[in-house]
Amino acid sequence: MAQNCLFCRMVSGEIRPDVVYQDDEVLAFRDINPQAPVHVLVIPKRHISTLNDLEPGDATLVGKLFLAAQRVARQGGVAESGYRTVMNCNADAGQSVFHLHLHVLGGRVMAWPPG
Ligand code: IU
Repeated sequence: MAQNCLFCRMVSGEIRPDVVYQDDEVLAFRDINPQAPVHVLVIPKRHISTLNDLEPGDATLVGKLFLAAQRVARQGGVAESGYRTVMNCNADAGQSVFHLHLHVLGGRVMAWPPG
């Protein structure tokens, strides 16, 4: 657990997000400021700050994040209509919480390119 990390405080249970899935390594919860009818954040329970901090040994964990995203999309009823996964890394991408997270967005038609 990293000090002063909002998402670590969610993992520990100190803050209680609207959880839609969890297992030993992954937590998925509804984004507090949804940008689509389905907007879930999938995070590793272990603190990793950014995509740049992933190491080769994290490859299985990254796969589990995507499998959780797939599950969340199915649960949300958007797997077949379509959904988008996004991981913002650092300032230019708009990362605002520095605990790795995969956005799962669905339930509306997405524009491309993203803004
Ligand atoms: P970003 O990729 O770092 O910009 O995404 C952070 C997300 O965390 C963003 O969509 C916020 O709405 C979301 N979030 C949240 O779900 N709960 C919170 O308490 C806070 C941010 I602060």
